[in-house]
Amino acid sequence: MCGIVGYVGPQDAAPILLEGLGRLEYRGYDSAGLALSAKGGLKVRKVSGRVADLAADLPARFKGAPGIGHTRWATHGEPSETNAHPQLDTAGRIAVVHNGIIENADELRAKLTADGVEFASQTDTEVVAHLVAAAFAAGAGDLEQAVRQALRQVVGAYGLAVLDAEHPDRIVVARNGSPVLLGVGEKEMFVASDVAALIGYTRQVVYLDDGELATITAGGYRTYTLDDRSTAKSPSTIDWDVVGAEIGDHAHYLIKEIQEQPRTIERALKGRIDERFATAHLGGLNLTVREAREIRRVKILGCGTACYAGELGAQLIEDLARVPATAEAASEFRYRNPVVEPDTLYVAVSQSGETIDTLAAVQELQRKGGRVIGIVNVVGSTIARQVDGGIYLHAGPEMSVAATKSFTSTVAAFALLALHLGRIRDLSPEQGRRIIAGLLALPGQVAQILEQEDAIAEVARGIATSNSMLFVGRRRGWPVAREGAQKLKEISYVHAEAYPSAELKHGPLALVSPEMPTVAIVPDDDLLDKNTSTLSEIKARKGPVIAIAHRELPDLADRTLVIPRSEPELDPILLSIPLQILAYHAAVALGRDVDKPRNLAKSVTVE
Ligand code: HGA
Repeated sequence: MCGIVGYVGPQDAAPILLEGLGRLEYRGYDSAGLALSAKGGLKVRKVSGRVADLAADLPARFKGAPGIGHTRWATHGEPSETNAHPQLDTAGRIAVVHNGIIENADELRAKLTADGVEFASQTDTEVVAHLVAAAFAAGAGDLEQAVRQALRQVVGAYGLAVLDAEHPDRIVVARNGSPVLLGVGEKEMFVASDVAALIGYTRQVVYLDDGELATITAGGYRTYTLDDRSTAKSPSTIDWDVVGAEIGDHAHYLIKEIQEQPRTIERALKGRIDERFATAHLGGLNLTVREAREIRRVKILGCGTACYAGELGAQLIEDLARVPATAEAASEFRYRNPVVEPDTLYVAVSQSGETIDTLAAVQELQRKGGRVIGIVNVVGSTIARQVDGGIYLHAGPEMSVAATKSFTSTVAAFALLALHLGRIRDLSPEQGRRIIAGLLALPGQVAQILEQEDAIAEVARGIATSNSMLFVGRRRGWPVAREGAQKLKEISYVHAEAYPSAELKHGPLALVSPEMPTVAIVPDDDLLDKNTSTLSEIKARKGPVIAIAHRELPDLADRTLVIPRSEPELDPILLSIPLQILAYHAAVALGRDVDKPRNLAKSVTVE
């Protein structure tokens, strides 16, 4: 959600800011804006709409540096040009871009209004611009001091960047609960809320921590705290595959990312399989074998798709390691004063590593002494740095809002974790080898499913006209069904509900009719008979059925999408691929904005 980009250096800032904002578009936003330092003061341009609209709206002479830019996802005040960032003080001297929420904004607004300040917008962000101006009016000697004084009055979450017309050589940035990082170039410096904005400019980055500020000038950076204690930080190198973020010849990032899965699953497994001992090697866990053996329970936390991947992870851990495991929405867990046990391993799952609810759950766990590992895609992200150890997905940048490759890579990472925990307990070498062979076969099997895209697209066009759909599955098929329904509704806006198959007759069967199609997950496993009875119940009520199965089910399903067979524990990875393609083509058929579905954002960094 929201994006911040900043630039200080010899080049014109606007093209760099626009390119950076373009790379952050995938996060979801409703308006965009820029502010530049130029002779005669700040130049500001904002639009309610896309970055392309902002670019088209810039006058030819919109030149200068340093500059800051923003894509906003409104929390305080409607999406509009006035509420877009940068927000300015009354004199137009100070410009602020901000991600997050200022919790005491109303109180600060009342105080500033009583002092005669007139507000131009409804945003919480505007108070920061006025507070910085007020700090100067009260005698602050430089921008750093003014920003520190302003932020000492602020309660809430922020990643922000401040430009001052009177200090045209610098940008001051600050972080508290919303990510900000610095990009270090040759005689130039960058600021961003997400490394994706810096692709093509620099790979040297400095991550700010909560409570930290930085001043960047063309010559370098200085980091410090709110009480001006210096915090020496050296840059780290991003090892991102730049090509991973480019759309290439694909119509959408989503289909590109679906098609990348043979390679992304391979990367999740790479260097982590230990054939000799039929186990997984996960160096980043930071758990000794003895500590791993003492784990009595596993609790997995994530939001949305990450939570569904966690439900599959819990089943893998119970199946292979026989350790009780459950998954829960991090957004619920964090608010129920959770009981934290010393012999439980907590696993936080987040593609972006910035999901605020998951981060808050991690912090609550650590405060109570819990041991937390992360399964995260974005290297160096906040959750990745906060946890005690973890597994990186190495899936490359996921630009589409709807998660696909990060989902399958997360389940593959859980399979490795389950194998590791299993093999230090009672999982036999033979069983370990069976799982390894299954894992290594996955990339080729995913590629086989991708070859069926045209057939799946045809089914998708058939369901796109439905008002509502059911997704059903049993045991491992149940989280697959949940994820399938989630994918369909988030990108095509077709209403879909997922149920465990056996729950149908406890209520939702009343909905089944010729107008209500059901997608059924029917792997050829020990529950096949149970699943086929469910299909019979639906057929008896004339409900159309699309089955995802290992063989044709002619009398039970109107269409069967037949996929290759994996090991039963790993089947969910393959079963979920046709559901991704189905959702994608339904969304395309309906003319949806596939990569940026309405109301949603990629990394959910506000509550
Ligand atoms: N609260 C600010 C910024 C919103 C934000 O960070 N969204 O992700 C506003 O509403 O302008």
